[in-house]
Amino acid sequence: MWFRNLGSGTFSAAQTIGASGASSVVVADINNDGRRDVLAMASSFTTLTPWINVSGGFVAGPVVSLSGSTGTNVVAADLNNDSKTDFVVGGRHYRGDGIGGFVYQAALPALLVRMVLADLDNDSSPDLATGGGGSSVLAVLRGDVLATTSFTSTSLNFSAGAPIADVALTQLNADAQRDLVVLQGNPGARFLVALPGICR
Ligand SMILES: [Ca+2]
Ligand SMILES: [Ca+2]
Ligand SMILES: [Ca+2]
Repeated sequence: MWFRNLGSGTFSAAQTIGASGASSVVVADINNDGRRDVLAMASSFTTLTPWINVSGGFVAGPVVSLSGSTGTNVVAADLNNDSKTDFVVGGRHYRGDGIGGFVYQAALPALLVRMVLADLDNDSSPDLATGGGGSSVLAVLRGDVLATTSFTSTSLNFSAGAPIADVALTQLNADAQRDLVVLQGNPGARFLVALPGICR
């Protein structure tokens, strides 16, 4: 579903994107037509459907099998600098063909349950910060457009001191560096920790 912002603090009634439910969605222009499309992972976490934004609605592109994935959120960006949007879910990297299709590219060398994808070290390549699965380690895979996986094989690890439940990207101060906020702890006793500019 999507809701049009009416500009007065209110939103339109729900408008349907796809008929099926989803466990995670990400918005990106996957066919380079200037319209933002939606990648929706199924509730079962086993498939992903690209929903192409066409005039007046959305149409489904080829469904992508996520067999072997361990993750619960999808992140998308152009990872190999070919101007075509790619996506990562659960330790698996899928490369976009620029017309709405995706093919499996490579497995990534880190536990990837909850992720954010953003350029954290200012070299113009998107980096992947990830945690979850009961681990207290936040791993950062630096982007490398020349690598098969699109990331360096060695991750930078930061111990959060307690199991990580989620990670989010934010801007905490005025230094123009992208910062992270980590939700950690056990159910019923979770707390947020700020990691300002950890990859500078
Ligand atoms: Ca599009
Ligand atoms: Ca690409
Ligand atoms: Ca980077």
